[in-house]
Amino acid sequence: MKSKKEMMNDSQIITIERFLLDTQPDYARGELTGILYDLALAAKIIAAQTRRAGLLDILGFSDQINVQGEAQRKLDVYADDVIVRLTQYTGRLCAMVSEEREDWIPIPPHYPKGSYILVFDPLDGSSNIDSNISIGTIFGIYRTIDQSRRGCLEDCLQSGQNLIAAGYILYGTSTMMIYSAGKGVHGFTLDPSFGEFILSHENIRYPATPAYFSFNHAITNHLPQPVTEYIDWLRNLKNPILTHRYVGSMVADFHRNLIHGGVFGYPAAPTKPDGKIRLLYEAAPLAYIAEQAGGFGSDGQKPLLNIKPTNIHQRTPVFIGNRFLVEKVQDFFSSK
Ligand code: AFP
Repeated sequence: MKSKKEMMNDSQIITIERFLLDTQPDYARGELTGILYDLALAAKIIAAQTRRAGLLDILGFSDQINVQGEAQRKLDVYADDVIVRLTQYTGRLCAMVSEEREDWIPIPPHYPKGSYILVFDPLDGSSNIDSNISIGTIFGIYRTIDQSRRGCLEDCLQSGQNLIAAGYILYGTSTMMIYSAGKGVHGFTLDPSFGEFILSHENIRYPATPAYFSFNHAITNHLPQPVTEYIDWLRNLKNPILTHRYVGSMVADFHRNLIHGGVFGYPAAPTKPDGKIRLLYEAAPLAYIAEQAGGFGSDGQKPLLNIKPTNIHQRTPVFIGNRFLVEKVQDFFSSK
């Protein structure tokens, strides 16, 4: 009898639904698979709007300021709303955290509760929307700490080591959903003509020879000395020679470096003593993907996945990409 994998190889077109079902363990109840499929649906709905962003009157700032003190874009609010409304009633989740909301999000008492916590940044890179640059949704999924109660803040404040699954959706030249549930990293490309995510990148691994490093050089002169020395090391590397590319939309920078190899960094700086990237719903999920693809994520001194947040919106310095490139920044810190 053919294995599931062999049967999948027989098919020319594998939808995300089929891949999720075929790869879930035999003992699974389908709850996690359901959440991932809900997110794929949310991605299609959000993609439909991001594609039309230039045509709709939804560009520019809304009149709200989000909890990070940044002006919210209308598409952020829309994406946040789509994800919450698509997932809160399913009985699969017991709490959520969104970048756009100050507090963690309980599941309303009239809906059944599930075993999982969903953390997400509905639209990372949204300051790039009105210049038509790639943006993305980042998500992480944890299991509740105590099944017997409804979700609480403690459930949301888990370290990345406890992630059950994570991923991102990239709204770029194509819309892609990339996820890992602990067995490699898989990528699906949305065919807009029939509205399905099709398996396009199975078992993604960082290429052994990286091509890029991605930092915001506007702040380079004010960085901690180990980081300045590290960036000099990256610049002067001869084998391989790295090119600098920086979009300013972490999902896009991360994805390019995942496909072509490289390192993305957002260090601490005098104006941003904790860096800019949020630990719970940006850094940890991407570090999980990086590790599943053979790479690594660090805050410069320790693995991002080892940091237990004390605040849902906590920021962290980030270095993420090919393992040997990220380990090198830790060497610069530890030699000080
Ligand atoms: P926005 O969501 O406000 O656009 O911020 C995006 C982001 O957090 C991350 O995606 C980028 O890598 C980083 O900011 C870029 O920040 P700089 O503009 O300071 O380089």
